Amino acid sequence: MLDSLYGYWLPPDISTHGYQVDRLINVIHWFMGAIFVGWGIFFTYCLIRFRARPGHRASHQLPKAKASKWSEVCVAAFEAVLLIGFSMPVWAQIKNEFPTEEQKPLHLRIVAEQFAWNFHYPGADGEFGRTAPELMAADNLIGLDYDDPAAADDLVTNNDLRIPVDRPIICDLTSKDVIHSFWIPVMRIKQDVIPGMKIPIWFQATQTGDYQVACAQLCGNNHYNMKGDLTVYSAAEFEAWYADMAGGDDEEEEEEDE
Ligand SMILES: [Cu+2]
Repeated sequence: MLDSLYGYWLPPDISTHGYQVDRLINVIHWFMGAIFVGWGIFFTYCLIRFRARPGHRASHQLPKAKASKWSEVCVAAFEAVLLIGFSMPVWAQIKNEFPTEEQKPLHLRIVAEQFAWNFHYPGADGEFGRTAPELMAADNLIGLDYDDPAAADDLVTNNDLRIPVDRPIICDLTSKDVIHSFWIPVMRIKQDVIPGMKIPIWFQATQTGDYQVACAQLCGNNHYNMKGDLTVYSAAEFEAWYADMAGGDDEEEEEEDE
């Protein structure tokens, strides 16, 4: 099913902001195609018109043609429109205009490592438990402090991101080792993940279904294999899964306390 999703052109877009990214990509491709054809015709014309012929000498002086000057002005002006009119608004929306708490966003922490994505959900209390590098272990990949009361209902998944549809998701991205890049192609979101930094991103899904999370930064030998499942649930499905998972690991915690 995933194969058919990621076809020959852009993958499907299931995000609220993605149409703006796609529009920009499409406009740029049509524009570059037009320039390619235009320059190609001009180049071919020059090859024939100015070919070496007996009795003709090459002039190395730059011509002062109005047409070429204006075509370059037009190209520069159009590029300015692309940048100011199309790129900057969507960039601002994704980078600066975060959803407010009234929109009931779901907050997540995402911890990248070679070669996996860890997702930290705060649980019913909405508060993330403390994490510390010295607590990291094979069975505690993000170093969650289970003695912290806020950690009691926290949920941590590995390469398994599940989110509700039609609700903003705000993620704080960080990395345990090297630079990774958090990428959800169908969500039109991609952000470098830097060790020692906390970088927030947000997105909102418009459709339920199964998709993929990838790493877009060459981060080591198994970079190609650094991928996770993305499941977009309906609001009710998500609540059921979340309550089930976040409330269901009490026994495990007791074991760890011993
Ligand atoms: Cu990576």
